[in-house]
Amino acid sequence: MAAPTALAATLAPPALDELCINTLRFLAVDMVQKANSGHPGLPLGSATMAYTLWDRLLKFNPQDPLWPDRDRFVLSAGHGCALLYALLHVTGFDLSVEELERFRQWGSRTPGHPEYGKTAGVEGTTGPLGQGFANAVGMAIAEVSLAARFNRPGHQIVDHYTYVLASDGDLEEGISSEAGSDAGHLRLGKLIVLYANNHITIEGSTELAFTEDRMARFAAFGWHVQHVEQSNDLEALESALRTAQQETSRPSIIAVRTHLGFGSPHKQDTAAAHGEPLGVEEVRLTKEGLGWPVAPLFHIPEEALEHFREAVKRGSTAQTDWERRFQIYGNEHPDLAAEFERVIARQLPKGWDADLPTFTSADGPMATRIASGKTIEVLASHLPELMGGSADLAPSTHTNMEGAGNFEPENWAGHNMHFGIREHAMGAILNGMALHHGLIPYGGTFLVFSDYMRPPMRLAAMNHLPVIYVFTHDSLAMGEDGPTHQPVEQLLGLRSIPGIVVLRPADANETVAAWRIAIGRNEGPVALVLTRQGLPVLDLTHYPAIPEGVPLGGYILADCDAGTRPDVILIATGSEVHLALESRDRLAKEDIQVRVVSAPSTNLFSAQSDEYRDEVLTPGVPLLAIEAGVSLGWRSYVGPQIEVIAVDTFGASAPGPVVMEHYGFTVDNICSRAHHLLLKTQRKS
Ligand SMILES: Cc1ncc(C[n+]2csc(CCOP(=O)(O)OP(=O)(O)O)c2C)c(N)n1
Repeated sequence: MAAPTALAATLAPPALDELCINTLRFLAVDMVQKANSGHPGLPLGSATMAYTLWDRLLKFNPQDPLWPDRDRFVLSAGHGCALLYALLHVTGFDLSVEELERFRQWGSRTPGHPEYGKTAGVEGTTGPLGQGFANAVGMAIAEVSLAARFNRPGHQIVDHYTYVLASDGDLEEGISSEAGSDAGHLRLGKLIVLYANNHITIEGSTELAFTEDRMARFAAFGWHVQHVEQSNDLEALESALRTAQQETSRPSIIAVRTHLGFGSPHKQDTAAAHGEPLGVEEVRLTKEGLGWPVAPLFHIPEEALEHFREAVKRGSTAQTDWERRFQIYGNEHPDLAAEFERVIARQLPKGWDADLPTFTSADGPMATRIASGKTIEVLASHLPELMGGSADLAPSTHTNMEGAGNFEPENWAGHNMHFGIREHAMGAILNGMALHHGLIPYGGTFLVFSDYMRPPMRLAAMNHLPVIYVFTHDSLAMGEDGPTHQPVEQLLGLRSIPGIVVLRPADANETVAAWRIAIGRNEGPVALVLTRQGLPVLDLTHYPAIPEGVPLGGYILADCDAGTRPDVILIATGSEVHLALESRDRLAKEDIQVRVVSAPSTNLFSAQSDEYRDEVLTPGVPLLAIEAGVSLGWRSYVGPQIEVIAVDTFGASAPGPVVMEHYGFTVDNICSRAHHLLLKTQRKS
């Protein structure tokens, strides 16, 4: 093990800098020690590079953490968040020392990993390794996209960097390769990654599992690569960062040879410094070794604080200068300035939904993916902030916006994104775009591949991010590609994510209503689940309840005779609604009173009042649910009086209608199950 004090001595930065760096180190160490939980190693090893960035380059205003043209800093290695909280406190963000003392405690603003929305200055929730890295790619995409839209000669209104602090784990996760490849391809020159290359992960040395030449990998992705061998060499760090800034045509990564647990005599450069407190005795030795007082805890020397707090003045000057420039820009380009303010505030323009299409039965049969594509076209003409694409399936997902141009290095003004076959990175990039503000991001793939992007979808929901997913080929009915491509458990899986709204519309008009919800929803992600196959259009003249019913998640689409109580209720989603309607017609001939409930979103329906849900699903009336997905979940609606026609196995390769028939999605089967249900409930009563 390297002798830490010797290393510190040979590279001792000037006294004040050293004082500041040690302040960060020991605030973090004390936080972890007091909480008796957390990760002291990364803060000890990476404090110098974080300090260099925050002290000498990062553009931010602690008193206005959301100033739109601030640089973004993403701590992708979220487990090292004690370092971030220390930085936020000392530089003057709204985070008191008491909050540092309450690290990882109930209700504190210093949770175990950075949580977006909880702590001023935290740009995104991180902790699941690799996500922050890919979020940053999304932020850098948003920056160049908004710059292309809003900057004018002499007016650099959008002009900031995105910085990332990443660890070995971030680079090991596949998502950083997906996102890194995309960023290199897109030539995102204002994305700068500091890589804490400390050779240690939880199980020990990176020699155990991570031996490739990482920087050669990034060079091959088209990145600009630098190395800094001495992690405490401020001048080398600053110089590398400035070189990275000047490299405008490639994203940059700087591999900094850091030492996990720097300064800890028995734990530096060992996995023991990673995920547990140093221990009281080791803390004492580390403090003594680096010339730090053992007591008091959470010690912040006055000179250090004074120096750190210069960030407040610096930030306010930078922001005031930007505001002055924005004012001049506004005088010359009032419409653009107003638009900029609107999109950053995530406000929708008046009349954004005025021209949304209404489809008639003459338009059918129409797949809901086609209806979605037509709706996107109209939305795009009213919402220039709409930006998205697909993971190489646009011809199938119908996510392209005609005339919007490709978003590519030669044309950052384009709004059609080509994520490549990188669903995981797509999900996280969409999150980064949403975190940045200024765009409405969407991404598409087949429903079955939503599994590849579930981690960022979970984070989108946790972060309340307005991200839209367009998932097509939504059931067995997609046919010949077989069970690998036929989603079965995905609907239930997505619905189970707290805070997400999953919408599976039954036809073209429900699809329009679903898009209206997706665009209007600011508080979390929406997944649109759409068919490959054509479906009849539910004409609004016969089904006027659609526009107001869809936002309620479930509604009476076709009722039994006025004044009568239904004998049975058929509740269905998506394409199965049409089978329910046909079954209703057939059962009516036998004098069986049937109500059909369309339930495009069980998430939204569950959120309605008990009264409303009782109105729709009259208590005591037997219920038959029909959905080409797993049955789990449906039984929670009513209990024993429910039967479910579902798929509790995998699908099969054959033409869609054949598969659906084999799995019981036929009018015959629905009618016979309805009879059975009626008999069963009559016997019981
Ligand atoms: C996706 C994911 N898998 C696993 C973990 C658990 N975990 C937390 S930190 C870590 C690895 C730590 O090594 P490194 O990334 O090099 O961080 P450092 O040792 O530098 O702190 C792991 C596996 C995680 N946070 N996210």
